[in-house]
Amino acid sequence: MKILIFICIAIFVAPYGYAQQPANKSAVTGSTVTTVANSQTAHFQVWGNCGMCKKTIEKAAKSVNGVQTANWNMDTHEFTVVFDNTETDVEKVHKAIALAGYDTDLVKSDDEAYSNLPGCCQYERRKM
Ligand SMILES: [Cu+2]
Repeated sequence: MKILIFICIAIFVAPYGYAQQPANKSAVTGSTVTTVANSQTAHFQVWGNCGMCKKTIEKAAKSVNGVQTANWNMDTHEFTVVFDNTETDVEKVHKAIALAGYDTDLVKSDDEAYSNLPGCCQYERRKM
């Protein structure tokens, strides 16, 4: 009987040990965010076509105070940004890119900015 009680306690207690390990990856809608000290790295999708889009998208992201590096992959459409989370947050980066005319997986692009993009950059917008 004593051994049965011991097993029951072990089964109840064991999961807490795992659950309380600190999570170093948290999910923000539309983004994967990893934090090391004050430096956060976020990955999300940005719609676009070409090398000119790449310049515009990265410039828009870097215009946000606190953004350290910004990189958009033309082929996979994956966008990676590193920023100081005491100065900004990932939503602000999404908004800056949308204001430059580009859809992200969280924020729809600004209509006027999109229509002002050069013809080659007018990618197929998302239906949001
Ligand atoms: Cu382009």
